[in-house]
Amino acid sequence: MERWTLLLIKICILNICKSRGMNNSTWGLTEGVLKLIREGSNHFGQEPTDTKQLLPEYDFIIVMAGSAGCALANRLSKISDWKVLLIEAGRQENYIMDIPILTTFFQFSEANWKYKTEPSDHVCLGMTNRQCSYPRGKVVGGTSVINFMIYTRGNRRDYDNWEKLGNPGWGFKDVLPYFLEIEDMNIPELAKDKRYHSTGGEVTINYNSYRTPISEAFVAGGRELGHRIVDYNGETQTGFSFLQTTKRNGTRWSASRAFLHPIRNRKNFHLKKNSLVTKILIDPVSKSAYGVEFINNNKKYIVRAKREVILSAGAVNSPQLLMLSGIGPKKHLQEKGISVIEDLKVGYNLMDHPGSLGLTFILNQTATLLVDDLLNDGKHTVDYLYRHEGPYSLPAGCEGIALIDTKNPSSIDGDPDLELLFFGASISTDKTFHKALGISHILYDSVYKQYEEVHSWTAVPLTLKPKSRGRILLKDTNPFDKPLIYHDFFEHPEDLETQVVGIKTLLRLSDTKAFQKYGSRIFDEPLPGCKHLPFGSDSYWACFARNLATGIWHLCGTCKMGPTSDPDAVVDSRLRVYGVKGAMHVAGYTVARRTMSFSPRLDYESIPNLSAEQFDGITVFRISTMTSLMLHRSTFCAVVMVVVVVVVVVVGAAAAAVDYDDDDDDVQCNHQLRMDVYAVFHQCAGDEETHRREGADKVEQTL
Ligand SMILES: *[C@@H]1O[C@H](CO)[C@@H](O)[C@H](O)[C@H]1NC(C)=O
Ligand SMILES: *[C@@H]1O[C@H](CO)[C@@H](O)[C@H](O)[C@H]1NC(C)=O
Ligand SMILES: *[C@@H]1O[C@H](CO)[C@@H](O)[C@H](O)[C@H]1NC(C)=O
Ligand SMILES: *[C@@H]1O[C@H](CO)[C@@H](O)[C@H](O)[C@H]1NC(C)=O
Ligand SMILES: CC(=O)N[C@H]1CO[C@H](CO)[C@@H](O)[C@@H]1O
Repeated sequence: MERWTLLLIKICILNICKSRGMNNSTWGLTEGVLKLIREGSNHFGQEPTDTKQLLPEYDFIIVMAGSAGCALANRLSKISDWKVLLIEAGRQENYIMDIPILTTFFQFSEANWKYKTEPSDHVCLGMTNRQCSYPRGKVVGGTSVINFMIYTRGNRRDYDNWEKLGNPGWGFKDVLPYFLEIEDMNIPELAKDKRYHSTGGEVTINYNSYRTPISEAFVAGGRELGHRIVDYNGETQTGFSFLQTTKRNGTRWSASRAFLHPIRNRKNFHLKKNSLVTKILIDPVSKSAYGVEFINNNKKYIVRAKREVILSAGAVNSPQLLMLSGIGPKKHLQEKGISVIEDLKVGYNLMDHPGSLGLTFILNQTATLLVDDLLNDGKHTVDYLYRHEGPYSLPAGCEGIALIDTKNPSSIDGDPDLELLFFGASISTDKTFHKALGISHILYDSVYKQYEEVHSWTAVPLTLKPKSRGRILLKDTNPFDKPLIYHDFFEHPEDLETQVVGIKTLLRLSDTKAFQKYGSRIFDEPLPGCKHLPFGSDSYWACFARNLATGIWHLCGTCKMGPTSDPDAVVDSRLRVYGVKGAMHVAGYTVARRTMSFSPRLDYESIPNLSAEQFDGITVFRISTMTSLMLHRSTFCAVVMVVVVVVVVVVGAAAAAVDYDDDDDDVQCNHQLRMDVYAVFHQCAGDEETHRREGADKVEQTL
């Protein structure tokens, strides 16, 4: 907490420095920061505490607290006779993580597993070491704490197709009620559509309350090109729209806030943080799962499960853990010296929605977000601190979405195969983007650096029905080692063709009247790796996509769901692992049979409900103790009080110390402090290049 508080103090100092001393507006800012710290402390008090005294046995053990794990814990512990343990490798969510504009900063933090794909000769060519970033949340709330908060539910045909492929209970008519159950639609005009929306569920949905002028152009430009403006979570889905985001009152509404905060007082629910599950214990003879082994603070623990071990560790960690536990492809496991309990195609079938980053359109006027300016401008800071409004409430600048059926573009009820994700910002307007994405410094400096102070927008075309498949393999048997991720996003030529169609659609969009008002034009600095091709040709854009390829955090499929007749299936339609008795489930998107057309997050949350229903048989159990929440909370309050005192004192001292006497210094002061803000981000991120001012060091020492 302190480190993030420090960041805020710095932003505050930055603004005081700019205004050369304390005045009314800078006091306003200081007050705002204190308000945020109070909210942060309140947030902290809502988070379920780490359970100190674990039971030797639980009815359900849920492995990892991502979106699926949080929802599962919520639903299962509703039944007070069931003891539920949720184990998470990461730490708790921090309230600062819930400030939407800061989304990409958390890619550097320990809240990200920081996975990378193995170096490829075909894609990610413009990334450092030819590896694409694969961000995954390592924090209570999982990836919902570090993602872009985009609410997209999927096309009905995807679900119907799952059902057709032999997975009863997964058709759209079957899953829609679950979506409705967890939804809390806060956009009045959409909430009216009672067939597709509901209110009162855990997951709150809002539009961004702030819009850049260029985002209005995105939607208007789409209309000019003949597309409809559509509620893409409604009856039909092809068209353009502003983003529907999982936020409440301008702050990130993560799975943890939605599902765990409300149940923090349930006595039958335990949460163990900072604990890596290293093995699922399976009896090799009876083939039944009976518990897990995990490591916390260098100590090994074993906890037994009376009913179920539920694996909801996501598309990378779930297959890794299954394989470490002896369930996976026989040949691969034997090579690694793991005794095979069940030979299943775990780790195969990896899918994502591949896209290409970095297509940048520059404007001749102010209409987008320059992140440096935002951090420098006290007004935006105050807007956020006081009302949770303004540009800080935008998820890293992400504002619009378009879903297009490229095979049938004029159909009202198309089956989208292309998504355009629009940002009122670009790679060059936020200097943390390219680092988060792993773009090589050489490429960035030669192409993008020159545009850092230029207003520009970008949109990421995403291939929604990818045919390429990747695979996850164990590096070795050490559970702390990251598995190997092989994913050639554009291995199948059609996936690349869809990218080219997407890029050309964006070029046409930029030419619409709506965008031309701002003088929008494509930047024409060729990528170093594509210079040999004529700029703007199809082959150039294909090269562009291969260089700046990305997945979009929608990894899935590595524990495939399917009927017994499917040789690749790992789990059945009730999410039970084939061949393992004693009911072991894999929940979450990991099981998805086919990549669906949309962001998977919401499915993570609906799947557990399905599973929950299927658990039957109740044995009465009551548990007695939970760690003292009150004690913990009051300790924290004391800590916050200390911080508050420090804020006031240090801010005053810094303001007094910053006594410049000419305009050059003013510029320098700005620059210095901007560097500071970045330094804190990177410092928090464990980045080596930390530049810290003397004053900042003092703050840290005092804290
Ligand atoms: C007060 O603060 C504002 C905004 O930070 C700044 O523009 C202004 O120059 C400051 N006024 C004085 C008298 O320092
Ligand atoms: C100073 O700021 C406060 C809010 O923090 C506001 O109510 C007051 O009107 C401001 N005073 C002036 C002179 O601007
Ligand atoms: C939203 O957040 C602002 C800023 O903290 C606060 O003043 C306001 O009361 C909140 N609104 C709701 C409905 O919680
Ligand atoms: C930006 O370009 C548009 C279209 O060329 C033009 O109408 C507009 O006047 C330009 N604005 C500025 C500030 O140069
Ligand atoms: C839509 C639906 O059937 N939801 C169910 C999810 O599970 C809870 C029990 O945990 C039921 O009360 C809901 O009806």
